[in-house]
Amino acid sequence: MDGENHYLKCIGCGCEYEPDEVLYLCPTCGDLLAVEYREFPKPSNLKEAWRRRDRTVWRYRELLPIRKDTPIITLGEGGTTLNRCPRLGRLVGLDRLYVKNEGENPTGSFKDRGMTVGVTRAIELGMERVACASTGNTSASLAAYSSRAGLECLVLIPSGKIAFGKLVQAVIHGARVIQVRGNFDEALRVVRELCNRHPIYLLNSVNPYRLEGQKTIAYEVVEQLGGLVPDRVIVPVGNAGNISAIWKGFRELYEIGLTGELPQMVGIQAEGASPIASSLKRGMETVKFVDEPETVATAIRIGSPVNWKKAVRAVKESRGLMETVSDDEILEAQRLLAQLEGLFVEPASAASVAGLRKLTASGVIDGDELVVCIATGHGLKDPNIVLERFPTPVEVDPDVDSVERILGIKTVRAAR
Ligand code: AN7
Repeated sequence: MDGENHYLKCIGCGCEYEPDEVLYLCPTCGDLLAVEYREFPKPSNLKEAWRRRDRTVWRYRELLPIRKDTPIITLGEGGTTLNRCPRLGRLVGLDRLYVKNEGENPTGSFKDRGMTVGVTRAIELGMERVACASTGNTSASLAAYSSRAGLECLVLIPSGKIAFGKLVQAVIHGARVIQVRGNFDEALRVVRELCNRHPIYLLNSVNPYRLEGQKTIAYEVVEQLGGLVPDRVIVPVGNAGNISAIWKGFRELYEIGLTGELPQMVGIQAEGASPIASSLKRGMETVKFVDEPETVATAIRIGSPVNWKKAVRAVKESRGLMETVSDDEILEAQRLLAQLEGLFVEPASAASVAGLRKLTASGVIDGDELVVCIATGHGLKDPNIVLERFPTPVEVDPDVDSVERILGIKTVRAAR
């Protein structure tokens, strides 16, 4: 193939592969693959090119593994707001706290950044069918992008365990949806096997092209901070692709010479689904998987994260850490974001803020640090979790007196 600016490199044995065939794991040792670039453009050229483009994932196309002549499958993903959060900041004792609202993406989560690149890659490879296993957001995103590309889409989901809004998205986009009697890890095992047997392109985050799209979160954060690199970036972790991708983005900016610092990566897992965080906290070198993961944050209800090795590297290289949070802490963080800052995020996303509260309270994160929390998905994805927790609004007859009685305010007649 002409014009490829990248190759695939094994993170274990270091073997390199031309990107002219479908590869998910290293054929030599079976470890994960990463996209690497033959040469990075000059920083001044990049800055100049980026300035002229809209704030979407494709603003950074020199650093994406897609040929120049390939038609891009896009829905305008990326360019999400980096909200400064003074009220939440005061609560946790931080002056410089930001939340990046990935719920603003076309299908309501950061997955769209990965899918625009992954599905465009599927087109480059001439694939006609795509598939994924999903806790919900990946399937919603893949369903949308494959419709846009005219590809057939298959999604496997854990039976009864994905949020209502996400299921609805996969259905309306016409994906073939199959519920697996089992958890996400089992659904992923099945779909990986299926994609090995048939010409179906796998778009879970074991596919390194997806992570290339997701790394643009890092590029945007730095641009939105006017060139500053945060001291910490806090990310909810499930399959551990996103934290690895964001770290790769920061590392590339540093290698290119666009930044002079690197952030510490902080990964947050839900207590009942915390294979990486629990293993790291115990000082283990490998990760002990969780057989029956459980958490209210269904998006990150994952026990055997495929990208654990990349994530552990991201944490160690950045001198960061992982922490766990309880379901109660997650739901309280969701409420605080909504009521202090006007940001409605799904429970998995609130895990980053729950982690922030825990780490500021314990003094691990200092008051003068610049912290960015990644809010990964929109709150409307999972409305049931809210209705279960808050009382149903009262009902009144259609007259002002009834409303006043409820509010406990007396009628005051103003003289005309
Ligand atoms: C809102 O959709 O795994 O650590 O199948 O939906 O990169 O897995 C979702 C993951 C965080 C964790 N926040 O990201 C899926 C899926 C939200 C998510 C994560 C997910 P990774």
